[in-house]
Amino acid sequence: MEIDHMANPIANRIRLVLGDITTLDCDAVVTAANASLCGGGGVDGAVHRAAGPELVRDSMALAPCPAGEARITEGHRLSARFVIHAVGPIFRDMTEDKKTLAKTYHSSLSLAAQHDVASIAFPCISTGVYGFPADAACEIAIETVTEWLRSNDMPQFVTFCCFSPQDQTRYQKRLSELGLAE
Ligand code: AR6
Repeated sequence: MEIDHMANPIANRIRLVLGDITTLDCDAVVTAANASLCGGGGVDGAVHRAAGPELVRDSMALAPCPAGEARITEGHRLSARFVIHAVGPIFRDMTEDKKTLAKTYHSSLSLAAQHDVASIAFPCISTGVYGFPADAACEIAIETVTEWLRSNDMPQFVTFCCFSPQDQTRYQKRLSELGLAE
């Protein structure tokens, strides 16, 4: 399907990439953190390794961060100016955890807007160690981001950074269904 970008400005503001979020050149990268903001495995481990030891010092000073909330620090050795430490739900109950996951994306976008972040990249929050089913998480991520973009000018650009080809396919399919990707 051919996308008419003039008629669909939201599509112009969304990107989908496959790869390591720490290598992306954007104003802020989001990491999928835990409530203590003390670093960990998965994407959080990669972000902390790439940013250097100053990151954990800064993030732990802003802890605790309950699920659904986010905190912002400098990016240190990353090319991104900021890291947004977003805490998703540990999956237990679909109805409750869907709301918390949406809140996590919303908190991150709101924090980004407050800091004049023009471009932000999200990993697939909660879908690794925290066990959130990937299809539902993808729907929530895309729905929350598109709703935000419809009513806010900042951030201007949002990148969904998938780490597996399966996630990339999932996001591509959902974005296409919504007329937001080719
Ligand atoms: N770039 C982009 N995405 C990545 C990368 C990367 N370098 N590495 C992994 N992913 P997870 P969670 C993807 O487990 O489920 C940590 O220990 C990964 O494939 O990182 O929210 C924290 O400190 C998956 O799709 O985050 C917390 O304790 C996604 O990132 C806990 O894990 C999220 O997987 C948070 O668990």
